[in-house]
Amino acid sequence: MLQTNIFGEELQKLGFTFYSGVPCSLLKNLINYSINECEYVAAANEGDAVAIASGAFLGGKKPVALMQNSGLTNAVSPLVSLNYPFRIPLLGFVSLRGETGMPDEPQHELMGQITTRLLELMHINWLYLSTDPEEAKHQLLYANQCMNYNQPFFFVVRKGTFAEEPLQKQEPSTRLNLIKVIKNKGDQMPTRHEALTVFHACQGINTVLLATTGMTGRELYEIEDANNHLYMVGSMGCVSSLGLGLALTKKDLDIFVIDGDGSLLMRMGSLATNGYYSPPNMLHILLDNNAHDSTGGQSTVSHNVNFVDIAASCGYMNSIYIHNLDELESSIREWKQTKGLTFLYLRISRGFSEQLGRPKTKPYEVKERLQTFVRNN
Ligand SMILES: Cc1ncc(C[n+]2csc(CCOP(=O)(O)OP(=O)(O)O)c2C)c(N)n1
Repeated sequence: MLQTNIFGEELQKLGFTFYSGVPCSLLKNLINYSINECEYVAAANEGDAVAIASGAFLGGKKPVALMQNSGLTNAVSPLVSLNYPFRIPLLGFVSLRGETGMPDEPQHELMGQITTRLLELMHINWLYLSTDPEEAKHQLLYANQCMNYNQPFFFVVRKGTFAEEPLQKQEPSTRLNLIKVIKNKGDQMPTRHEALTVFHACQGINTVLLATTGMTGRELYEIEDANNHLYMVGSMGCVSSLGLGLALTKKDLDIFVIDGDGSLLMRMGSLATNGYYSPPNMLHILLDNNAHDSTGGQSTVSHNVNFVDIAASCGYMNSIYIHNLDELESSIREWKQTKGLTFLYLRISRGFSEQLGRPKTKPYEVKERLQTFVRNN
């Protein structure tokens, strides 16, 4: 069995101090250690945890993601379409519920059989974490080397690997919404391109622009392909979690997260996590066209959703209904003076240019130049 605090210190010595995850009883003691001794972000689901950890990587951290193997399924989308194409490494610990030959509950049976094969299918290096302290230390060094090659590495953790580590008292963070502006006039309904042009014009020298999957990233790329931009391309719904990880680790940067209604609906639990950790340097903008515009304009189900209320009740400091481009510009300029986790909601019209191209810069090149931008700012 591994003494959890000693193993945790080994991790710290290698620079692993930022954790995000969703608990599992088999990983309880390592999670408790990370909450007690390191920075731990409690994600709403394991895919968000991977995206938060990836954002922390962009912010210069060596991140750790913790999850039950049942939650590895939730993390497949970012692992294959964020970490892989962008070459973003992270150290994962995934528990092995349903290990073959061990009594466990029926819902873990199949997942227990396919956990390591699933990792292999995703081209992720992995090892069973040894319960021998010396061997585990060597395994950590090997995992660390893989990370240096920008590859994720996962430890598969069997029952009884970690010794008891009591959870210290956690101080809950209660965030109050201070400003909520609701709809009070007609909507201008600009195009997405027009809205993006405003964000682009309002960015400062310390701004990072993160654009969600689909046309949002492609249109931003068309407006300008710049070092401080990231076009999400895959991992739909993960953009604000990526922003959270970056905002928490690079507090002197302004992180503009540009989201779509389809994307946000896909992972709406992220709003609660964002509100709880409330990075004051994050501005989250939702462009709502009531559609999956990028895939043919099919309706989403956002028509009845009051995103302004939801963000406010999740603890965003400001949650503001924007009716037109002038308000959008003035709200962004005001935010740059006052800061605080802010949600801006703008209804936009559907549609995009037929000639719209796709980013020619490869995702890992986008990541590398963003890392340089982040380091230099
Ligand atoms: C997990 C996942 N499911 C589906 C898709 C396909 N897809 C790409 S963009 C998109 C629509 C995104 O809708 P929204 O966020 O509202 O942005 P819009 O296209 O309206 O700008 C979909 C469904 C995907 N990339 N990933």
